[in-house]
Amino acid sequence: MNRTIACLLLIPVFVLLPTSIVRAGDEEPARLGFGDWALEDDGRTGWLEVTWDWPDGRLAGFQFELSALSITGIRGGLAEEYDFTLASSATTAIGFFSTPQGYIPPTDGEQVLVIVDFELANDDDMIRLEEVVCADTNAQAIDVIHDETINPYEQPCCGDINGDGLVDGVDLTILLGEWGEQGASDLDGDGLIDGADLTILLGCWGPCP
Ligand SMILES: [Ca+2]
Ligand SMILES: [Ca+2]
Repeated sequence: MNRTIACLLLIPVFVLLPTSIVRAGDEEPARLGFGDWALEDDGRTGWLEVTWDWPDGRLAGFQFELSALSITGIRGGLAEEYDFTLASSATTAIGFFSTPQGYIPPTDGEQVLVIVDFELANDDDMIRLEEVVCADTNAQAIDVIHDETINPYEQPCCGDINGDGLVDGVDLTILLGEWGEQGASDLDGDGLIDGADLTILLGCWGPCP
């Protein structure tokens, strides 16, 4: 099928499908969650990673909303790596394949799907994923679990990769093990684990505040 036509066919499917469909069979449900995130010094703008984990199939498109914030852009992650076409409004992020090889293959653990740039909209509200619709390469809806939240008014510990309240050699070992790749050690959210992330980790060394 002409790929432009394929894309155009996929978009209305997203609009028409209900937000939660359980597929028959023994497939693992897909999971959409949050990875690293950060607020800028202004306390209003920031970025967050939306993560994807689906070991059983190919992702051809996604659409979701985020509560408590306005989306100012989406970029990076698997979506950019696999040449998805990305678009967003203040409330909705959408990505879909734009080349014949553009699907995201089965995952081996949680990976960054896309990075969302945002501005907080509602004081004191938690950030959560809403109205999630994902489709596979047959334009079939994917059953997606998405139950994580972020409290944007509690800043995470900046270099604590394993979440134990300390920035120490354990975190350093994790970072070095992911060097040059994507992963939890991408502390600045630019899609690559490199010297910039090492600098952040070393700057946060010690107990979390
Ligand atoms: Ca740690
Ligand atoms: Ca980085």
